[in-house]
This record gives sequence, structure tokens and C-alpha cells, in this order.
Amino acid sequence: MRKLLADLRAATGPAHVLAEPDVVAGYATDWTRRYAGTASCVVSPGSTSEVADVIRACAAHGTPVIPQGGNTGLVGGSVPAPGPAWPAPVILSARRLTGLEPVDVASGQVTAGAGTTIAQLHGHAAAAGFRYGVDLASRDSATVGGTIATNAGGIHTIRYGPTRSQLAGITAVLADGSVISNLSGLTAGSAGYDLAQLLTGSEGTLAVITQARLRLRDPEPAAAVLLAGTAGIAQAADLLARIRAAVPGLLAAEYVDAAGLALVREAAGLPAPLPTAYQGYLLAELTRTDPAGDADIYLQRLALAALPPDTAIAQDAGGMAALWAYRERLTEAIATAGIPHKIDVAVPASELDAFCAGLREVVRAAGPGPDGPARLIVFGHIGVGNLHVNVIGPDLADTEVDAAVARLAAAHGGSAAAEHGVGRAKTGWLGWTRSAAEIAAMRSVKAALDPAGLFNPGVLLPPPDPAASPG
Ligand code: 2HG
Ligand code: ZN
Repeated sequence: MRKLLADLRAATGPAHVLAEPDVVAGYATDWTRRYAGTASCVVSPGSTSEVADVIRACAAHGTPVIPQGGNTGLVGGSVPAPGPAWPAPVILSARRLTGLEPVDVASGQVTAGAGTTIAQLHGHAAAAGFRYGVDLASRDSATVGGTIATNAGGIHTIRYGPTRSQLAGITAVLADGSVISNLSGLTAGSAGYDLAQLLTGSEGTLAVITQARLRLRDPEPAAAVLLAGTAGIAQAADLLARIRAAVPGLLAAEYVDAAGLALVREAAGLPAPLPTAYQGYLLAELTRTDPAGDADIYLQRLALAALPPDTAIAQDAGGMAALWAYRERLTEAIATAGIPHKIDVAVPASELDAFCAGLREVVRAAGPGPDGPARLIVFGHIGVGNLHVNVIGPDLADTEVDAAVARLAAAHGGSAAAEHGVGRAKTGWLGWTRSAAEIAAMRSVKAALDPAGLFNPGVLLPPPDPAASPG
């Protein structure tokens, strides 16, 4: 242990290796407090070459590496597993990899260090007259590297796609300490495997990302944010389809159920958004696809969508932020009510209603928690069929309710894991969504790039089935 610490200190400078147990425990616990593990220390390299030195040192000592960005993940993918203090993994924090180059206006791209936060990237892009296509409530902590590693989606996926769609190149350090880097951002460059895309969504199991070349978008000023009440998720999906058909430039389409709205109002002290209470709420943001054109044209077109008469519509910054608060503050509101079971799934639009009906059954079957009946909150990015199911009450050690929700999503033709990734939480469910051949191919990629299993052991891939091995 002492020799490893000495080697890491030599790689980064002593100030950037933290081994005090309290400090390490903070990094080894995830945002939800549901996942907490054991790490021997936290190392924060300041450059790609320091990352390479750290990885070589860890490889030489046979010590696993847990890459970590803002530690805002919700499936345990950025923290180690519980275990003995030694030999425990090293957490490699990307927080010091913050270099942000000037925006390349000609290509509409920027090169950012993996530790740049999404909020910093937004500010930087906006100052140059652009927008970054991924946005999410954890923007002040979530990092470029972490969002690539999880292929994060967020609130603008409906318009710009997930992180994968923003990525034009990457620098990363492989398990042998070698550096792969292609930051040219050449849209027309097609020469072999796209390693940047391979690492997107690999959840720190293949390499440590240190820099990224990112595509930026035109800014598209906001035209309006609306919040409409609906009789449930199916009606919200129908209303969304009408809005989509009537108005161009849908930037976000989010759903919050009645339980979620009640909780966020209670925790954040927000007034009722509409004169009537509803079973579900659709929040949509429209952009001005023609910034020079008449802003009111968007509202005129909205009339074609036959919105409920008491829909709240805001066009000024304050009013739009006030409507967004009902959605954006929901995760923190849930955290005030307890540590939830969080199950992030994707479901085809046509199945949303049946899935939500099944959910209520699943939660009823899970039984009450110590403080009364289990609470079910459903919200998320309805425009892309991505729902965040939160259940508060059932014992956290019991993952049956989590698995039942994920199985239900798969049974409705959806995915047991969506924008939050697989992490440690969902490895056993991968086979519900991906075929045996796909998982075998993933194992081959892992074995080729990380033969010793140095990076993020226990994340993404289920442990091999001993019954399936020839020996
Ligand atoms: C969001 O969309 C995040 O706000 C968090 O993905 C979801 O808290 C959750 O379950
Ligand atoms: Zn989300």
C-alpha cells in the first residue's frame, strides 16, 4: 500500500493523492447514498500523461481503477464495491482534467477536458454563440468525461440526441498506459473503428477518458415553456404528439406524475402550477427555430395542438424557470423523502400506459415499507420514452422491486437500463435487453482492451456464468 501511494504521489504530486479515510469515503459513496464501497485512496491527475502514469502504477500493483467524474451517477458505476480496505481499488478522479479550449467557430466544435462540468461547457459555448446539446439537472457537477462514459441523455435528447450524438473525438488512456487520441473532429473522417463511440457508454470499463472533441449547436432561443395537466401518461403522450405535429423546434418534453408533483411542491415549497389537479403533467419547451422570425407564431401554432384550457405558458426567462422547477427539482425532492429505489428504463411510446399500469401492481406487490405504503413516483423524458421510476419504502437491500420494474420494461419491448447506464445496479439484468451474442461480443472487447480487468470491475458486465464456461 505504501509503495502504491508513493508511486501515485510521484505521478501527480503529493497534494493530489488523498488517503484520509473520511475523505476517501466521500468519493466512495454515490450521490444517492445507496451505493458505497471501499477505496484505498483518491488520485486526481492533472493531465493525460499523469493519468497514464497513474494507470501504469496501478497496473504494476494489480490495483483496480475506478474512474470518476462528478460522481452524479445513480447506478453505482462511479464508486467501488464494498470490500476489505486492502487491496481496495484506487478512485481516479477526473476533476483536475479541466482544460477547455477556445471554441472552433469554423467547425462549431470545442475540445474539453474530461473534468469540465456540463455547466462550464454551456457557459463557454454560449459565450461563443453556440449551445452544447446535452443538458441535465446535475449540470453543475456532472462532467464531460462522466457523461460520455454513461452516454448521458438529459432533457434535450429529443432534439439533439444523447451524448453519443455530440461526440466528434476523444483522448483516452488504455489499461497498458497507452494513449489513444483523435481530436481532429473530421466529420468526413472514416478510417477504421470509431474508438470514441466505442468508449461512449462503456462506463469506465475500457479506458479513462481525459479529453473530448464535442460538436456544438446553434443557440436557438427559447420560444415558450408550457405545463399542461393530463389524465395520465397516455394522454400526456397524445398531447405531446399533437404539440410535435403543430410546432417545430421541440427542445424538451418531460412528464411528471401526480405523486412527483406533490412531492416537489412539498419539498421545494412551490405553489400549485395549475388551477386544477391532474394525474399527470407534461412540460414542453419550444425553441425558435427561426430566431429572426416572429416569436408569436409559435404560440399561434400551439393552438393547433388543442392544449387543455388551463395550460400554463411562459415566455419570459423567470416564468420558464418557474415551470421547469417542478421537473428539475424532483430528484432532490425525492432525496428528502428517503433513499429511493431508482429504476431508469426506456419504454416504447405505445406501451407507456400499459407499463405504468403494471408498475402500480409491481409496487403494490412489493408491500409497504417501515413507514407505510411504498411511494411510487414516475417522471422523465417522455419525448424519448425514458422514464425514471422511483420507489420509496421497500428495504434497500432487497432489489426485488428494482428487478421487477426492469423486467416489466423489458416485457413491454423496452430497455432495463436507459440513460443512467448499467453501473453495478443492473449487471444481472443486461441479458433482458441485450442478446447472448451481444454480451459475448462485449466481453471480447473488454478482454482485448483490459485483459487484467483493471478498470471498474463489477460494472456493466455481469460476472461470467461458470456453468457456461468449457472448463
Ligand atoms: C433526471 O432526469 C435525472 O432528472 C435523475 O436523470 C432521475 O432522479 C432520477 O431518478
Ligand atoms: Zn433523466
